[in-house]
Amino acid sequence: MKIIDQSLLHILTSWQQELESVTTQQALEALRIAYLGRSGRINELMAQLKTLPLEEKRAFGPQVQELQQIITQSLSLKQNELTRQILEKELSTKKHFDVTAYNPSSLEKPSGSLHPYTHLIERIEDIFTSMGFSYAQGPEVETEWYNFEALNIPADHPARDMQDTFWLTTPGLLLRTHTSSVQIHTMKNQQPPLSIFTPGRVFRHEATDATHDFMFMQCEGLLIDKNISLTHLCSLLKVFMRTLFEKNDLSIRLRPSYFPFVEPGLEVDISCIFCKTGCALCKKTQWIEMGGSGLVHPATLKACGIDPTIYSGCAWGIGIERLAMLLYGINDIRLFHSGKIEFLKQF
Ligand code: FA5
Repeated sequence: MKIIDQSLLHILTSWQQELESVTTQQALEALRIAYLGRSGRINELMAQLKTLPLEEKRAFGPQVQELQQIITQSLSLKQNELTRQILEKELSTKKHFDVTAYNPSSLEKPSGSLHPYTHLIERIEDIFTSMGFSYAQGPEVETEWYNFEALNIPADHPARDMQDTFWLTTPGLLLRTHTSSVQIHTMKNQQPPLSIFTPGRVFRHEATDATHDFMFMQCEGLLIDKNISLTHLCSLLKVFMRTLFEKNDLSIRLRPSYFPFVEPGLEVDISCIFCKTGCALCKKTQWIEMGGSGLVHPATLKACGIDPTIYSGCAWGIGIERLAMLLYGINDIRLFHSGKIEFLKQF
């Protein structure tokens, strides 16, 4: 037993000495093979172990195992130390460290995803720009004039009650209740012919439920030129809806409605995209309501300095969440602003 102990001690000492003198990864790998490799010193001891009588085997076996453990552990410590030394050397030689440089380990980190709004607005943008429309934007904090008066809704008009308003403490200022205000900005700043689409956030002082929120998005469309008629409105909406829902047999239905800034005013419905005979989503009607539309009222054209005897126009305003809910199968509008990762991860 004594001889065996000494032989192990001798191996351990020589391992430690050789390990200390190692300065490169290659030298460390060579040392590992010499001790832990198939024909290394530990395996030699294992072979020797097999030839010993049982009693010596019992005493010698655990010692060989312990030696193997010590060697393995010190090897891994040395490996870490060498990696650290190499990195430190690299960093010290680099004067300018590029924090934006590609880092392969970043691939393992979870990545974010686009909000469904972004997906849908990009699709809307593709469709309208392909039809020659331009993207237009307006402020979310509006004056009473842009949100109501220029749209033929004076202060005492009962239509003001159709959209419950968040008024700001500064008199005359409010959070816009619809994107129709962007029509006014555009018509005041540009001469016809003009064709715009205006996705944007709007606000209404309303109780929320699965299909109504106090903050939501609309996309307005406006086309002003000579001789614009309901035919233009109808075909633009049809092309838009068919392309968006990728359904060539989708139909559009226009129902009489009232919006003071259009005459006639029309509600836009699309044929149910899920059924042909009536389902829970279309409430057995086979039609789904999408927004308001109509031919721009002469009073609105006049308010913006456009001569209604020369020009006419059509306009529409559609709820973006309602489109997204249909397209992506979302059953509660409040999810859009919930910030829930589980919801957002799906897009
Ligand atoms: C309007 O806002 C008009 N400005 C639309 C318009 C534009 C008419 C141009 C004529 C010409 P309305 O209040 O119906 O209309 O809203 C339009 C769409 O916005 C609705 O059909 C619906 O899709 C969406 N919407 C309205 N209220 C809410 C709400 N509280 N939550 C979510 N979406 C809503």
